Amino acid sequence: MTTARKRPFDIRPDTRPNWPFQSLRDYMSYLDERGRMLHVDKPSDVQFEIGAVSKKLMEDGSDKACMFWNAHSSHPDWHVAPPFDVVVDGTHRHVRMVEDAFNVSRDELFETWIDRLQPSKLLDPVIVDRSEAPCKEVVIPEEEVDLYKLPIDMCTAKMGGPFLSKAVCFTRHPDTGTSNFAIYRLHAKGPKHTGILIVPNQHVASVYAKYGSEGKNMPMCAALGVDPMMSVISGAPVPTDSPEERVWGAMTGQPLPMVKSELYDINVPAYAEYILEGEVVHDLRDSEGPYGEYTGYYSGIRDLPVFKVKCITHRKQPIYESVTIGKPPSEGNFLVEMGFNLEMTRGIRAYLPEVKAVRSLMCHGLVTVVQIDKKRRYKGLAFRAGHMVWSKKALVKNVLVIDDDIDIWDNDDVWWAFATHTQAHKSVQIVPDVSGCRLDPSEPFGGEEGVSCKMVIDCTEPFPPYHAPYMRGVAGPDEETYKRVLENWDTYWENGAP
Ligand SMILES: Cc1cc2nc3c(=O)[nH]c(=O)nc-3n(C[C@H](O)[C@H](O)[C@H](O)COP(=O)(O)O)c2cc1C
Ligand SMILES: [Mn+2]
Repeated sequence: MTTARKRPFDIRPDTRPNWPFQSLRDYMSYLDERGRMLHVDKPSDVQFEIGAVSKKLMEDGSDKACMFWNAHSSHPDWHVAPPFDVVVDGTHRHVRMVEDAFNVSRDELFETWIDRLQPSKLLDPVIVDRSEAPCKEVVIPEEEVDLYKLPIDMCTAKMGGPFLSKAVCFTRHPDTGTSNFAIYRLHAKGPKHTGILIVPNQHVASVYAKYGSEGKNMPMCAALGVDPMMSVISGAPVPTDSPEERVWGAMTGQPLPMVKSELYDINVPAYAEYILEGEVVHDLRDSEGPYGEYTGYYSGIRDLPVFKVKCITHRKQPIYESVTIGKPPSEGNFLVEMGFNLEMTRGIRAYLPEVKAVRSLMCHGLVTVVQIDKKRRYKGLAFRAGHMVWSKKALVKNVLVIDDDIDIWDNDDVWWAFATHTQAHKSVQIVPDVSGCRLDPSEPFGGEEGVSCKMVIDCTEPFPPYHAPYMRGVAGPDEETYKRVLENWDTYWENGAP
């Protein structure tokens, strides 16, 4: 066990401690100024301990990120030491952090995403000189690459080893030249290689397949430690005709500063903390997993492609950004779900303008809530919207449809609608034997891709005629009085707050 050492540097913004954040440090400075950065100085083990602290903060509903200034590893292979012993996690554990990334309130997130994602607003990145790119401060050549030095954590007990859980992976399609970035977990398996889970319907799969068909490895650069908008976009299924780097420009109103990687025709975010450059080998597989999945259960061990790391660049005092995952609530789940919510709402809205918002309530859509405009509803709309959502994404299983006078962010409100608006024989529709996600432990065995049963529950207010008790209306405080009480809230308490 090492003893706590003095903090080797201060958190300072690269550009500004305000929106639009251009780097992780810009955002951390913003959080720090608002008392939302926690600092742990005592030695913290990347084997389980950091994940356990993170879990507790998630369960407490914290909206703070947490810096571990003195990480070490009790894993026999890992020899984490300065300057690689600084870890942050929790930069996306709460919806407030997504509000920060977009600079709008949660009620405006969906409209903002749709509005800013118009083709005319997409912005090309700006390529900066390497002398202006903090991610290039230190260059580690292939001979010296040693992933065992990085503070890669294990956040769940039976994981197959440390995973780079928040690697933003940059690739370029060899034919179209289109760039892509997304978060893929990387199972650190040796000093110079990791596993990678390439799911067939993700964009990276078509790039990897194209290289593979020519007998070539796929160049890939993984950025660790990025600004909060990049993280949200990395988990959102944006279409290939809106490359993520241009979406970043649309969402922040400024071009993303990028720099050419050392080895490949791939640009990487200039302000990242670390960049891992390498190749996903076309004809090599290695065991990957188990991994503590978003369902809250472990995946098994599978033979998956291998990412060989050929070069690492990083800042002089790099911050390793981690995200923990496993049984909800988890930050990893929240981040993927946020991307799902925003992009799913945009996609469904294009066909059904009456849909106001879609939100995963649990496990990447195993329970999903769809909110529709109460003024525009008509018979059968709720079921149509609900079925459309699960048919768009295999992970979506149980769908609850609510009106827009129910707060989609408030689980109690959703349950209230479920409790008071449904009669099972009329409000539930079930569709068996549809393609599922395979990781859902309730799915029956058999089939590589999984088979699932979908359920839509119409929790919207029934159409009239209403019977007498219902017509007496929603029971709550007198509206005028409630408003007045809130306006004078501090006058009720001796110290201005309860
Ligand atoms: C923490 C985290 C880990 C993820 N791991 C993976 C992964 O290993 N494989 C995968 O296909 N998607 C993973 N995702 C989801 C993808 O990032 C997401 O679906 C993204 O939209 C895919 O983009 P693409 O279509 O450009 O490939 C992960 C997301 C997060 C937030
Ligand atoms: Mn993509």
